[in-house]
Amino acid sequence: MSANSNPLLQTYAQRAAKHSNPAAKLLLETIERKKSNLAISVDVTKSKDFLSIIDSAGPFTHVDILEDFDASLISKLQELSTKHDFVIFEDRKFADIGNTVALQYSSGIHKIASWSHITNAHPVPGPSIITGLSSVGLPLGRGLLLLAEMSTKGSLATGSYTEEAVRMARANRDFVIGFIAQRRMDNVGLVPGAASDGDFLVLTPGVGLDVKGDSMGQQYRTPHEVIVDSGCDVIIVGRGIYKNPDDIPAQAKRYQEAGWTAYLQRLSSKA
Ligand code: BMP
Repeated sequence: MSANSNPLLQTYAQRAAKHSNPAAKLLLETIERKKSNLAISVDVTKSKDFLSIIDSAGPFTHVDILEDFDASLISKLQELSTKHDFVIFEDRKFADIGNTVALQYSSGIHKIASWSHITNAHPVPGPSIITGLSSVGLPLGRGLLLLAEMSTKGSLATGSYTEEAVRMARANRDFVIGFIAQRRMDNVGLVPGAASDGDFLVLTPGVGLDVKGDSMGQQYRTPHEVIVDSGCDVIIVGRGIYKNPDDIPAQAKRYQEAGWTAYLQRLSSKA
């Protein structure tokens, strides 16, 4: 890979200019404009808490765990997305056959495709899951991330499973904009020395500055380990930011600064 095609050596803005998928472009441009590669994961069960966290921080959503979801929540989320200039990523983790995921994505009470710029899917059903989701999302300018790896202890998404996920993504670059993973994926599955072709985004959960995990298998690494050592693009942080309701803006700022500092360090150390 030549220096000027290696995503690790480019700014988010340079990468945005080369992406043709509108959701990938929007995400990279927003990261550059806000100097923030932080995605906040808002896993709460009440709409009031959901909106209040987002108003003080900015989101990555799990609408299916809200007990009091209704359609008005989405217009409020969209208003906040304009007010705070953030991209919406519904972490839906689709995992069914193409026909079913197309319906889950477009319909039901959540109608995710109509408001979420980005969503994600498990590669476990094979390429048909992309066919189903892209039939709905591509005409709307949406983007898909495949879960190529997971942050949890004992995850089965390793080895040839991860390689197949990357192959599926390469064959569907118009809609698959990258991965949920723990490291850079551009070279996965290529023979050693082969030129990598393109720029997949890597959004990485399992990020924490204060603890190494939880009691249910979650594992945390620092923003420096994720962005500098592993070459990922976005840190996804949940409880590290919202677990203390009085401290959300300060923790969001702390993680945003840690993520951005790590990115600047990566750019300068590889120059
Ligand atoms: P927390 O930082 O509170 O552990 O939250 C992490 C978030 O990232 C959760 O919303 C979880 O669903 C998501 N996530 C994860 O933790 N690991 C993965 O491999 C994939 C995820 O989407």
